[in-house]
Amino acid sequence: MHGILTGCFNLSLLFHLHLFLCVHRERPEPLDLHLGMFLPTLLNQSTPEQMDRFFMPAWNFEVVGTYAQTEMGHGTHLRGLETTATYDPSTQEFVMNSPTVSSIKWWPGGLGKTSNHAIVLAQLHTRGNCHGLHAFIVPLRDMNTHQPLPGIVVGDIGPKFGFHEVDNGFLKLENVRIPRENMLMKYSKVEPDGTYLKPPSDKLTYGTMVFIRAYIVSESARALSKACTIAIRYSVVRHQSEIRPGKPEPQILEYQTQQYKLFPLLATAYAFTFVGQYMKNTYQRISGDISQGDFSELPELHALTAGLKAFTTWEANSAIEVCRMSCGGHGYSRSSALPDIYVNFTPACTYEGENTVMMLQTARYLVKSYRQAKDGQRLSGTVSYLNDIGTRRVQPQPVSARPVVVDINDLSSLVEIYKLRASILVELAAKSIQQELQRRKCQEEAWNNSSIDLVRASDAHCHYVVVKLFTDKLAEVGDTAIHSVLSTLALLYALHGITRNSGDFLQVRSSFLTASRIKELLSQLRPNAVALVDAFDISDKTLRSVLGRYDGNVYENMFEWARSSPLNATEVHESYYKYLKPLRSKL
Ligand SMILES: Cc1cc2nc3c(=O)[nH]c(=O)nc-3n(C[C@H](O)[C@H](O)[C@H](O)COP(=O)(O)OP(=O)(O)OC[C@H]3O[C@@H](n4cnc5c(N)ncnc54)[C@H](O)[C@@H]3O)c2cc1C
Ligand SMILES: *[C@@H]1O[C@H](CO)[C@@H](O)[C@H](O)[C@H]1NC(C)=O
Ligand SMILES: *[C@@H]1O[C@H](CO)[C@@H](O)[C@H](O)[C@H]1NC(C)=O
Ligand SMILES: *[C@@H]1O[C@H](CO)[C@@H](O)[C@H](O)[C@H]1NC(C)=O
Ligand SMILES: CC(=O)N[C@H]1CO[C@H](CO)[C@@H](O)[C@@H]1O
Repeated sequence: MHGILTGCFNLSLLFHLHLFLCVHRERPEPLDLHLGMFLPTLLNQSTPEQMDRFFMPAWNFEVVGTYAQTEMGHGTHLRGLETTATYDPSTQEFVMNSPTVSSIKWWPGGLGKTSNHAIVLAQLHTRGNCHGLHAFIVPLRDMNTHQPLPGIVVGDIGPKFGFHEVDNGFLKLENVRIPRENMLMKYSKVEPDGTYLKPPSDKLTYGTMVFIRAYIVSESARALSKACTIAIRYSVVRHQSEIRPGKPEPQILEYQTQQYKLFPLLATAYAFTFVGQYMKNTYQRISGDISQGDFSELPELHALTAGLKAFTTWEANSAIEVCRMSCGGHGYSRSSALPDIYVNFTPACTYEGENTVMMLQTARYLVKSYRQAKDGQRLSGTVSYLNDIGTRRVQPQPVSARPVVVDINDLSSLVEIYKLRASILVELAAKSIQQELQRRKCQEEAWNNSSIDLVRASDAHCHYVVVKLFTDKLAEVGDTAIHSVLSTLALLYALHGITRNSGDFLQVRSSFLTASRIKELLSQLRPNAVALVDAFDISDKTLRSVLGRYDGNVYENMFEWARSSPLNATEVHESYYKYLKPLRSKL
């Protein structure tokens, strides 16, 4: 295996490492960063000599590492990072420093207590010039005693919203010297005399980011599938209130409002699962092209993964909370597992590319494509709908004077109006920039003052892509029964998106029809709802939810769970003797 690894950078191994994480990681752990970032980064950016020195020891957990990029003062804006690595040719070492309080590394998982090494991102200075961010392997702790090494100030950043199991850490570097050979030098290099050699191509920088964001799309699907499984299973166990007076209490899933809360989310979980599969397949296909030196599809994939990362994590994040509240009071108990799913998932909106910033990246690509289409270039891929803009003369304001004929039972017709909405919003955003420029604003100010429109445009574009991929997926399904239920889900997904964004879809004259069609779809899905969540095939062991148990035996197990709570270990808690009893004896 070692030989294969040192040969050349192996994308598929990186992929499998991440898949391993995806399958085995149900809760965040201190070693996630070691497996998910430290090893893959070594794999990609190490020289063969560094592979020998670090990769196998890391593979065997002698070297335990993390990825330290974010600082207290900067996360998103990488050029703002302040940590320095200054080359000293007299000793052939880099001198690493955290020159300010805001430059202290902050957040890396496993940094506080677990790791003995870190890949540290720092501004490289050599021969009086700064060459920007580069990655350095910095030993943090003694390999025998685990004590911090001289000049290393390291610790845990304290309690958080969640991720309690992970020691997200801080790191302050005080004149820490590391050998020249500890800079990751597969691409750019510093020679012994301090000469800097640039990397041959910066196109490669997309690769890892694209990969990780594609993987987060699958995580969105996964987290939402879990939340839906719990909420829908519990909704058939729970009986509450009455629909008709005097009749037995119905399952709460019989309430139309409960179905309306949950079934669109179930449809979303399926949609995201298919989007995740598509991203994975596309990535694998394109990574083949990349290794052949063909980067033509990379910009589009880069733009798409950024947007879909943001779109799916935002949707899943709010959906998980809806699932929790749909379980009433018991949803607030940790026994439901929903609070943990939420707190563990929600940082995905922030890390690996803050969501708004991701949406704006996608918008940049959309606006660029829009301008190309205006100039008469033929676009391909997911933005090809912008080709029609010149010919169709889409109005900037969706006016109902131009009704679009939509068959609300026909998915391909719905895909068309999602396209239309996206093209209208992309055009609006592009025109907003144009107007700002006409008011003698510079590009950057024009961009800033159009960014609300830009995010909306990206959101509409991503929404279109999801509806399209869901629809395309149906063509692959042979079994008629499965095809039928998946079509119902896809239709619900598309129609629900229209009612939620009805302002954008004003030209669809059929919004009343949409609402009543949604009600029909809810009833149609009801008999299959439990089977549809069972089909996610998430075991009880993985789900860890009393409410979402496969056997539905909720109440007895909830009592068991509460009884085993630490506070019940004694019949009379020590606090009684310590506080309550003295207080009462005074009475
Ligand atoms: C649980 C968790 C684990 C983490 N693990 C690691 C790790 O292992 N290693 C590591 O290095 N880091 C880690 N991080 C840090 C994480 O990567 C950063 O927090 C993330 O990149 C966001 O950057 P930021 O904190 O600077 O947010 P900011 O960029 O400060 O975001 C704050 C607000 O500013 C807005 N904003 C910023 N820039 C723009 C812009 N250009 N246009 C419009 N709006 C903008 C954002 O939209 C947001 O609303 C972790 C964070 C968390 C929460
Ligand atoms: C590999 O390393 C290069 C050099 O730093 C980096 O820019 C790129 O993102 C990485 N590529 C992949 C596919 O991981
Ligand atoms: C960015 O836009 C906001 C809102 O219009 C405005 O308050 C801010 O001054 C703008 N910033 C710059 C640098 O133009
Ligand atoms: C931002 O744009 C709006 C119109 O879209 C304009 O009224 C406003 O003056 C602009 N603000 C700035 C700070 O340029
Ligand atoms: C009343 C009751 O069920 N008490 C239980 C509290 O929890 C401990 C174990 O943690 C049990 O042994 C008690 O029976």
